[in-house]
Amino acid sequence: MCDGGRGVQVGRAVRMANSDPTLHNVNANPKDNRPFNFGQVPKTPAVTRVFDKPEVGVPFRCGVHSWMNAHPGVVEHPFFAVTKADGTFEIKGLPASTYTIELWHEQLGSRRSRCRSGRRRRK
Ligand SMILES: [Cu+2]
Repeated sequence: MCDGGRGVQVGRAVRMANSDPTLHNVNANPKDNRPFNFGQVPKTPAVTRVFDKPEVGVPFRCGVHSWMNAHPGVVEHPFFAVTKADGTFEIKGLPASTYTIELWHEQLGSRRSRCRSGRRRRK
């Protein structure tokens, strides 16, 4: 299971594997995509699912271990990041332009802001 939240792209396969020596359960309850719920016995083949619509903060939880949860974002492009422990993040490969960036937090919700990507001009 993801470690808190990551990003995936619409239409790309998400691979979920159990590398622990114990049973887990993957229970995803998206609003705009198809939900799924299955057990994962150790040493069984990974399971893949595809999200076909964008949706940020998809709630995942493990029905065996209540502390295990994640909220990955499903987006239509490859430009996303998860903040580090110090709150910083980096999105590589973004062409220079002005963008709307959306920040999402599982308790605070989302906020949008305009930002500019690219090199700063020297004065
Ligand atoms: Cu678990």
